[in-house]
Amino acid sequence: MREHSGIPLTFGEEVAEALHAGEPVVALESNVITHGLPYPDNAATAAKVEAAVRAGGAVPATIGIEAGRLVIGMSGADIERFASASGIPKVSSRDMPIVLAQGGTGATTVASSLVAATLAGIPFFSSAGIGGVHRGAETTMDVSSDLIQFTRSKVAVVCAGAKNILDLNLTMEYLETQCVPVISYKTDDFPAFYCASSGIRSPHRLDDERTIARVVETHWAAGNDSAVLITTPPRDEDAVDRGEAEAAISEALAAAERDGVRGSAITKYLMRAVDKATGGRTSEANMAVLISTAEVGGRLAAAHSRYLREQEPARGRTEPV
Ligand code: PSU
Ligand code: MN
Repeated sequence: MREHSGIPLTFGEEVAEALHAGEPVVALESNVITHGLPYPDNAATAAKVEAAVRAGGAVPATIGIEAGRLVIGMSGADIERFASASGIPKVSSRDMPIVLAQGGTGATTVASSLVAATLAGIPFFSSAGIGGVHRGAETTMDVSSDLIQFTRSKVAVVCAGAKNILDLNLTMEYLETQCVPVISYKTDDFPAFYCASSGIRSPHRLDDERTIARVVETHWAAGNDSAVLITTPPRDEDAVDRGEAEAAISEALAAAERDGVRGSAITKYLMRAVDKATGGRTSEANMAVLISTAEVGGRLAAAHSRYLREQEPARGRTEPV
């Protein structure tokens, strides 16, 4: 246990040891467990995601809020409890102070997980589809806090692009405006969650893990206390055809409009509706891409930690990073 700027953090033992030794750690969100997938698929997937981070060469740290403390590295039992309980609230950055100050419990989104990762000193985070600018945001102003948090948290975010229920062109524009570097790893396009491509070309493609580590450190050395977005597409065998997904998304959007769903409930509503329309295919693909992205996240975090070790003797010299 450790207090940090008045925010109580509880570290899992393995995560604490890894951080102390400078070994690679990948932070993971818990909202995808409580709100992204149904039980018991969510619990099984969370375990596979953690195993994938390990296979990549890093230690997983699933993040949540429990009795007013930020948990950095939930145990298997914690995850099972979050997965099976109903009523654990979705806690994004703006909700955090209220939940923490009142000793509450909650599942962290991408945004609030980045806040926790920064406090804990974890430079890498992985999820599948980040939040972004929603379709129709011109009138609803629904822009996920995930994007705003990227401008405030010094974390490398490994993901399969943004969720395809969003307006991905506007999401990319926002990231550009906010000076958030976007890299696609071993692919030319910005992926669309469980679809291999959004149809949008990524501003930068990099195939080398060490170069990515160097980019991340260079971004921070330049004085940016913000995220770097590293995208990796779903594996071919897991990907859903973009046309098929789009048809289901259009239907889901119309249903959400009819049901008057908006605000923080819309993401879960749309994902469930799309899944129903595709006969469960998209939730299968969602699980698969969470796992494959986590493996890449583990690999990139490991490459980053190796890179930092290499730089160690050079510290204090005036060479570029
Ligand atoms: N993945 C899912 N379902 C989700 C999310 C991810 O399969 O609900 C979550 C993530 O936690 C992400 C959040 O941070 O949706 C974004 O929600 P909003 O658009 O309300 O900011
Ligand atoms: Mn929103």
